[in-house]
Amino acid sequence: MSGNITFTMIKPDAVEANNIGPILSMINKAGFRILAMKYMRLTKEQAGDFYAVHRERPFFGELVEYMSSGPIVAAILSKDNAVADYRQLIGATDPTKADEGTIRRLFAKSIAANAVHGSDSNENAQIESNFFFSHLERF
Ligand code: IDP
Ligand code: MG
Repeated sequence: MSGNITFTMIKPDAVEANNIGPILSMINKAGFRILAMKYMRLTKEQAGDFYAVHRERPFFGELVEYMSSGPIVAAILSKDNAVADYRQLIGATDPTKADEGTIRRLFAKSIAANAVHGSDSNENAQIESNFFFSHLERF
């Protein structure tokens, strides 16, 4: 199954703006199935651990504050070519550069508050899925 899953979060800005439903609808319409899902709020420590790869970046502190500022939805998605197809569906990190019709173009507030996360490789899809879900929570 590796290669057919990706991990996503609906970030605090999109949850606050009441866009969980429209975003999940776009995900389903694009052919992704939801294998696991939870609604939760990250602690600063969890947000820092999840984004540890960005620890040296100038925006790391802002990112951790933001990602722990309110609830998120975490989910594992499955589809052929899930990682690449999902990155295409969400669009560029900076919503002003994201293609028309992408989730970030439609829903993101800014480059930091950009509505959704999507894994960038099959390896990270596995690592990120395991970070949020034990095998007992997955179907
Ligand atoms: P990605 O989410 O498109 O993979 P990354 O470069 O991995 O983008 O960055 C992780 C997250 O860090 C972004 O989704 C965004 O929330 C935040 N971020 C990235 N670049 C900036 C920036 O220049 N300023 C503030 N936040 C940023
Ligand atoms: Mg990334």
